[in-house]
Amino acid sequence: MKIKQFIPVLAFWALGSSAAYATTVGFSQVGSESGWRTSFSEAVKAEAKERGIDLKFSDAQQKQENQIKAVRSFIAQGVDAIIVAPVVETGWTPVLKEAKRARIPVVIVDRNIKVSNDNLYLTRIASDFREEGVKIANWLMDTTQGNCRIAELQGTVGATAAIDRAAGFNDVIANYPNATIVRSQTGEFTRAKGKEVMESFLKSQPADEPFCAVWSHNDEMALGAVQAIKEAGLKPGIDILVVAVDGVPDYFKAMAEGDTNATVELSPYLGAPSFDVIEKYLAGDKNIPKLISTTGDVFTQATAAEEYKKRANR
Ligand code: GZL
Repeated sequence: MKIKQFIPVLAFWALGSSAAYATTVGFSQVGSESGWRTSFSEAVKAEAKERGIDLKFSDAQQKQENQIKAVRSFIAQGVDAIIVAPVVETGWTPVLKEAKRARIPVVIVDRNIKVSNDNLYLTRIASDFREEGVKIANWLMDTTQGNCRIAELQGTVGATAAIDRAAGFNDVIANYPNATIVRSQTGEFTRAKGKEVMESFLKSQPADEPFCAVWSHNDEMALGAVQAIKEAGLKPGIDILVVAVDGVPDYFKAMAEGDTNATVELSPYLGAPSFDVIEKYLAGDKNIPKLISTTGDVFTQATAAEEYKKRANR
């Protein structure tokens, strides 16, 4: 090929490759343990594609060591920014110091982290989990006039969503002497484990002290509890009220069918605010708050059918 012919090819290659991806972002995701988590991942991928961002996605299968490995890999690749959705709160300082040394900004999304210095991350984008616990507890106390023997399905041990939702819920029921959590165990935010734990609760609870409600830290475990309640010959949503957090389509469907009673919506659309803050930072604007929080509403059977239709086709 003569040099004259070569120049346009070189120019095309240079333009083509640089125009394809202006920004590269590494995203360390917890896993795919729940419908909400899957929606969150899909929303981030769709948003990155929409913006022409080269997204390096890693699913940690709920293991922090996999998240740390992924962050180290992103650093080695020299990405422009890193998003971490942390599985648990502790153990992040060393790898965030490595990102800091590499001058790569880190955005924490969803659950929180406990670090020695909050300059190790740019900002956190998350829902107010404690408020979610308060809202769902208020709904349950209003519905039962504060008389309720509760079974609790906790989320992942050490996860902010589990810690803070429980704190908010417990603060509300502390005002009702006849509202008590009589059984509590982690269902690890999964449907299968939620069913298994609810089965054990139902087997061990004295027949003359029936549960009034099951309080689940996410919809996924609650849907597992619904299966266990049915297999025990009881009517979920009637014999035992079912309340949770997330607002996933399957849960709205169960509410429309009368099997569950209420949930607090947690938006999975966390990609847009994450990329907004990254683009802002990379453009040189350092005026970024340490917390960008979202909130969700309580949804009940009254609007479940129409809300399900809206979400099922998203
Ligand atoms: C809460 C999030 C939780 C969801 C669960 O923001 O961390 O993790 O409520 C998911 O569905 O497993």
